[in-house]
Amino acid sequence: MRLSRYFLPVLKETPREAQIVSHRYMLQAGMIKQSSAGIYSWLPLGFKVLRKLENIVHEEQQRAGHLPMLMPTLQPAELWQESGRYNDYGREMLRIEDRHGRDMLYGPTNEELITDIFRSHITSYKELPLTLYHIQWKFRDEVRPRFGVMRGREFFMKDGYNFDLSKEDALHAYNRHLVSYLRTYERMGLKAIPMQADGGPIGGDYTHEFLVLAETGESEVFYDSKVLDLHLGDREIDFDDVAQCQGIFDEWTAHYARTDETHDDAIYAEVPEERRQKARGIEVGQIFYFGTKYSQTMNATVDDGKGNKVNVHMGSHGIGVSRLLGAIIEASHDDKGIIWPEGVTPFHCGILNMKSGDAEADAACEAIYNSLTALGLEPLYDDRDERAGAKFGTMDMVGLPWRITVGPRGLKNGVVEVTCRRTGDSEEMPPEQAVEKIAKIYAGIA
Ligand code: 5CA
Repeated sequence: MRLSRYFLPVLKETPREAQIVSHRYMLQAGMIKQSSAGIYSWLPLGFKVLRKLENIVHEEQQRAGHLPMLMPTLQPAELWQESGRYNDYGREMLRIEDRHGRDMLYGPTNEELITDIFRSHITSYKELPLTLYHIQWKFRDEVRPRFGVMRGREFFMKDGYNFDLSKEDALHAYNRHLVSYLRTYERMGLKAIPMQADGGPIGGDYTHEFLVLAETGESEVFYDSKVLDLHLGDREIDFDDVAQCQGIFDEWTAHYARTDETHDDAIYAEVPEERRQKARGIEVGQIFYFGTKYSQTMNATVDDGKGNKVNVHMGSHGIGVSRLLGAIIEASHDDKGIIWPEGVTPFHCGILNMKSGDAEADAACEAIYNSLTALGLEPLYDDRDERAGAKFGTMDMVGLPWRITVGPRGLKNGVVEVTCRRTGDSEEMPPEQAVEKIAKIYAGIA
């Protein structure tokens, strides 16, 4: 992409309404624009990152054997009356009446709709286990939408639902989700800690929230610092292997890690004092096992092969895809702007032409641009006729992890400069070598 042809409405002034850095930078970098409280348009740069996160979530869900689908945003009220949640959900639910006087709602989550799909088609244990998921817009009329996409009213969520014959099978689905979430967040360059949590309006006997530590997080959390040492890395995972998934679950939940809702001073006191940590965190996902809560009220049963009709065991599992943008920026930025992790960056590399209009500089930039593109990478080339200072400012704010700076002075010596956004370290090298270096960095990521 050439910046002269892109739509990147970078703001010069600091937006006053933004209280936290991710919200400020998303507005300043021209990623989002608020249309009403807690509702945003996703401008091209923001949309590009959102799509990248969505793709990672899809890949990791399907790797775990979960099936993608798409349910509507508008749901009929009857299903929620059946489960008993229509009244319980209160004012957070956006209720709509259609022209025929039918009560509808904009889905805040989909347990009812998916249970209705399940009971319409599945009658036998032979069709289990089954996990269906979708990534779709949700609406919750939050009392205090704030912090940009972090607590929106309209937000993008992956929600998945497992259906199993027994509690034991459903707990394997729970563990499988935990493992797939760990992989997902690691690919996004995030450390998200599973913490014992509270079921809230979804309900459930078992539930964990995934928290990214950040001072601006809305949750208060307590944990044993040992959890920070855990990495999944690129270990081979067989998602059908019950023992392996259980092992990873055990490994990640062996140490104390709880949100304030379930925090227990007595158990926490057993953690060695130097490892006790109290911090704030951003909830980027939550998994639930709630047994037959919905299958009972909505009568979702299967034949168990022994002549009995039994209620199916279920769980639901969510990832806050749009919130993740905010969480990544909170976890990865400096005072000049965003620093995207390589796995989610909107463009792989910036090309900064110090002197647009200079024939040699223009030609060198074009050549680098074409070579990177031919390798399947997406560069963002600042070809605008602007002062170099303004170009550096924009590039730093937008936060691409790597930048190639091209100027007449370097070209005289046959070199360009490759800069790492995170460390600020620069290295001079011939243009071909710069292209090679970027390609090597992204091998296996892009
Ligand atoms: N049905 C379950 C699992 S699919 C469910 O709705 N879980 S949830 O309420 O925990 O939501 C899942 C994730 O969506 C949360 O962990 C959070 O990351 C994200 N989320 C929830 N509310 C908002 C909001 N108002 N703005 C942005 N993201 C949100």
